[in-house]
Amino acid sequence: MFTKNKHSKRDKRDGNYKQKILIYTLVIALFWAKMYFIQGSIFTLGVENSNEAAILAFNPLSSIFLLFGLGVFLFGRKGLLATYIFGSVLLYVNVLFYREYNDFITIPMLGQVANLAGLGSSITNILSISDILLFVDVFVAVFLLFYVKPSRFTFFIPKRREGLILAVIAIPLFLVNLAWAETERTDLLERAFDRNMLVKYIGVMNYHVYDIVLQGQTEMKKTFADSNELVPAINYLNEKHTTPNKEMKGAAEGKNVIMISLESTQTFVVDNTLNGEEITPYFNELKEEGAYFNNFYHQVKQGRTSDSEFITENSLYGLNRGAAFFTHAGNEYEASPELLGENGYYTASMHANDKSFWNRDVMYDSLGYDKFYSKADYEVTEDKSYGWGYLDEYFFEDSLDKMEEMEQPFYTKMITLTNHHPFVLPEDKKYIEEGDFSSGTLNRYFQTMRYQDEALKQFVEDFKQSDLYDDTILVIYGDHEGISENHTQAMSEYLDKDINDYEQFQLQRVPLLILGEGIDGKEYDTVGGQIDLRPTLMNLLGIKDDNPVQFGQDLFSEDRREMMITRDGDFANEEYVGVKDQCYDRETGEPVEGEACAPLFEEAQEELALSDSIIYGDLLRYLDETEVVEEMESEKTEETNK
Ligand code: GP9
Ligand code: MN
Repeated sequence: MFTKNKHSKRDKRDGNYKQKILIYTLVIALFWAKMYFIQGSIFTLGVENSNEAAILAFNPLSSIFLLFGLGVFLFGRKGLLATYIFGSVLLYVNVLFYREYNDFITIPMLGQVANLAGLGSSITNILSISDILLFVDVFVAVFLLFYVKPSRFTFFIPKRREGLILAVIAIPLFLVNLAWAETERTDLLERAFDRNMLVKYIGVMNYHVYDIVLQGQTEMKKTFADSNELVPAINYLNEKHTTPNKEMKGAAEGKNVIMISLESTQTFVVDNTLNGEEITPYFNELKEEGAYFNNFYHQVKQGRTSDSEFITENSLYGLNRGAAFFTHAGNEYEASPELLGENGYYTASMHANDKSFWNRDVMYDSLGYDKFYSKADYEVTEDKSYGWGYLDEYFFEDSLDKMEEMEQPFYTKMITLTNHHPFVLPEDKKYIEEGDFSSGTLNRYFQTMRYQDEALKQFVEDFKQSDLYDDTILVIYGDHEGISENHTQAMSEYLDKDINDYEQFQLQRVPLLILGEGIDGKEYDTVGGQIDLRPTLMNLLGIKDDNPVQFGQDLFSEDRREMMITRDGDFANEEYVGVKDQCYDRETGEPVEGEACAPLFEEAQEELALSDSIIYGDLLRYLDETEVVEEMESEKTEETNK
């Protein structure tokens, strides 16, 4: 009797144990298959060889062990199902984000949920009916968790210590993953500025863990920063300094400045046609009247429009993760609106969207704006709105009225909105046919671009009739690309050429036009970027800008360092374009030996790291102190020389 009982207990336990392994395996395999599908078929990670394909297939494993291990460890019986649901939702959020931005979420971006309100019309564009398939298993999990209830599963009672075992197994799995990934790319985690690459090598879930660690480090930087950290940046910038163009100095002294940030406007539309019709007929003519830059690049990252504002007004780089407008709005800045204010200008930003979008209402105070005309300051009615909101033509019209009443000299920045993804328009505003390529986004983009051009025309013509014309300069620029890498195929159909990394890089060019009395009509092929706008403008206005922490240089300067660095660490200079570790001849696009670009890639990294140190450490708060130290040192030298 006794022996029999003992046997049956062991049998039961063994049976249970096998069953358990089977269930764990099943759940892990299912989630693995799902991650494999999403990483391989929804993200475009640029797998280049069979080794990379194998890494991509392997990399979900460690994160799955970690995730489910922690789930069971922390939540016991409910852990496995709850983790399955949480993990699936997280994956799907990544899918949606990737479709919209071609990028992966970072922790700082989670603080920007306020911005989602504006995504209304875009969101339906990134949902796909077949996504339901990604949720079939989740529905089953929800049913089991909330309806059947895990406490009733007598055949499967996960123990917390089993969770711990799973989580521990994740460690060797991850080390194998990392060692394997390093066969393709050394120092992967140290040089991780390309999120696509990180996800390709360590998987999207491990990427999130990595991002959390990075966030912790970032928080620490500010806490432990001190004024000495400003010195390397100042030394570096002193060394790179070039003299602004002397003839242009003060060419627009005392004038009003109207900056016009054109939403999603890229250089490829300029002087280009669709079915024989010009896409930007007005701008094509207007650019003949001023200084037009055809090799001017946007430098934004996750902060999009807000990054372009940040870069142009601070002459600092935006951040690689998140938007400085959100994450570092409390920093000390010495931005151009503040400087202009000190020089007698009235400064205002004008944008008919919710004032909190991109945290503008908070950040504009830090940048030193006197006033922000947001949506509430415009008479936004249903019939004058479409897509993202107030149509550009009405926005321009009202803004001009406001400027005519403004005290002078003023500096205003108008930010357009209509030419924004998903690029939709009312029927009667479609002035050209849409495109006929394999991307609806690109097809519609031509129409909203054409519409924006018409709105710009009406504005500039009215402006020329106004009293403001003689005393004002216009600075018109594109904020960033509207057609992302997701539409490369359609772009290559339209441009009738293959779009490789070099071509994709060149598509980051946005127009820049500076118009006004004293500025001759001329086309410049100078290589530059948004970071150069502030020093260029200050030189034109003849304003002394004492802030030494600026990474840009006057675009008109004759001895300027022609180097434009993107947030990805890619660059363009007079001779080369460096993209994703590859070197190209800038003019021909032909690949050239890597050595030519190697030091330039390093320079790009160094510069980005210095700019980051300023923002993460909030180092501009030490600017006055540092100047004092420098002065004292130079006084000391004078003393010794006596
Ligand atoms: C929103 C507008 C568009 O206010 O600036 O923002 P974007 O999505 O281009 O960053
Ligand atoms: Mn934008």
